[in-house]
Amino acid sequence: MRWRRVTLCAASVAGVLLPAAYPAPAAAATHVVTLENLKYTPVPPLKVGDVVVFVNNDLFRHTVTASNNSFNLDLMPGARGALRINSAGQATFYCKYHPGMRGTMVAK
Ligand SMILES: [Cu+2]
Repeated sequence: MRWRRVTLCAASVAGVLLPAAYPAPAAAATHVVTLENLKYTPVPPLKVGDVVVFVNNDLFRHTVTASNNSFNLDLMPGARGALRINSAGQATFYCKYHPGMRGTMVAK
């Protein structure tokens, strides 16, 4: 699975985010994953071209770090970061600060 970090538009509304610099193909979807209570909400099944937006709603700083280090989002409380899925595959990720926080993404 390959990734590209996406720059988010600060004016985006209500968690529906359209990255200004990288317009998505019409079929691509944006999925919001929340970091809350020291957990990631589940990542839904993904397709290549989709964008996953991670929103840190927790009181703690968290990261979304690939187990193979292919990506890393470092998110202060209230911050968000996004990845565009560039190829099919599976990735597991964790938080550098709270190793019990773990998640998985699968893209087809
Ligand atoms: Cu954490």
